[in-house]
Amino acid sequence: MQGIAHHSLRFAHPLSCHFRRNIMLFARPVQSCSALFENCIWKTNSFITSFRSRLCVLAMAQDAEVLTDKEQRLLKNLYTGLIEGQRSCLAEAITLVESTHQRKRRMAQVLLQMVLSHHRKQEQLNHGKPLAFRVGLSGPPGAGKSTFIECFGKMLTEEGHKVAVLAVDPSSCTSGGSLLGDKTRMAELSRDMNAYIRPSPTRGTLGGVTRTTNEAILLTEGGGYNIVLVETVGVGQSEFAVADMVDMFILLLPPAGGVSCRGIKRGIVEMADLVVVTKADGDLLIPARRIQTEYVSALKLLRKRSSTWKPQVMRISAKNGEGISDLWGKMVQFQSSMLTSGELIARRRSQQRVWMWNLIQENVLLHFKNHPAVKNQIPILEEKVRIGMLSPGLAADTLLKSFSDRS
Ligand SMILES: Nc1nc2c(ncn2[C@@H]2O[C@H](COP(=O)(O)OP(=O)(O)O)[C@@H](O)[C@H]2O)c(=O)[nH]1
Ligand SMILES: [Mg+2]
Repeated sequence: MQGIAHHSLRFAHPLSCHFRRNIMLFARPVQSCSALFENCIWKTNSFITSFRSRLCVLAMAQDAEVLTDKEQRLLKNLYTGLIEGQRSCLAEAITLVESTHQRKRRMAQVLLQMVLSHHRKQEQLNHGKPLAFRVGLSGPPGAGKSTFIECFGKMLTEEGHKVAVLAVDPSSCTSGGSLLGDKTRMAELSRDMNAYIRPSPTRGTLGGVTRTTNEAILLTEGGGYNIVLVETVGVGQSEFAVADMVDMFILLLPPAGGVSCRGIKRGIVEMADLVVVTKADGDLLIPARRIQTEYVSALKLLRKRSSTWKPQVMRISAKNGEGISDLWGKMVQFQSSMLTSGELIARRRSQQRVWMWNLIQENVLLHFKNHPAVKNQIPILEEKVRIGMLSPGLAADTLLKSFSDRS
């Protein structure tokens, strides 16, 4: 608060000065009215532009200023280590963005800002092309996602790529998740020096987990990982959240084996740039072919997400490695066609906007729920709505009115 008051004081002076000068101009009788008006508008607009950019620079500097010397030193070391590709620094940086501690959150934001400007410079050197390929992998539990990532990740690192794997598992917020299983399933990849595997934090809401995943993607890219795989289970809204963070979204479906494909939400199939039927080996080969045919027909009826790319259905087996390199070929084809058409950059830009609004939504809601004007009323009204004594609309209006009256 103190910082803000200080800056507004500093800005109050030039602003009032400028308006005073413009008012003086109006008072002079020699100039024509319209010339005077244009002059005034031009000066005010250019003032606002410079004011905005000064404010941005100040806001960034202000963020860094509030950090203690020790914190700034720590951030500098973390940033340098991260950019140099030290895994321990990447791990520490992700822990920092996952922290809910306010001071650490602030440090995390400064670090992210540093990584972002490093990114921008690197991308300029790369003729504006993104440095990394972000791929989302979703599918029901047991579809074979982790087994596929182990096999696929190893193939990529052997080809010289640096692969980061981030897992988003909101079910782990309540149940502890399947991390243990995943660790044993990705045993070889987790020992690979060119791969980095990071499970999602086991605490927090989906909103929190997706925020930190978005930030973790930036950090892994800052650490030099050029392929980022984001794995998510097809539960709740997590797959939609992941589809909004990546360049390419792949849906993995098991041929049978106890997991029903009928349960796959239509909406998520529409988000898929590629559908992959897994476990196409042994006894499962025939059902895998059948599912592939079913989805080929189903995709024809669905709304297209891209104007240039037609989603396709492929078959793979992580057990015997079949179809994995063909799949990679298809992914590369997707990336280059989306880059050429400009859709990939457009997708990233609109994702940035979605990300900002998600953050605002999350924070506004938190602010609302904790506001003294409504905090105590919420459980009482919630209960009244639950037992049918009060309509949800009226309860919401009451809470919103108390909030806006006291804000
Ligand atoms: N036959 C066969 N089984 C597989 C294949 N990929 C995974 N599985 C098995 O499917 C089960 C679930 O795999 P997992 O990778 O943990 O699925 P996730 O929950 O989607 O990550 C495990 O028992 C795997 O051994 C495959 O290509 N062929
Ligand atoms: Mg898994």
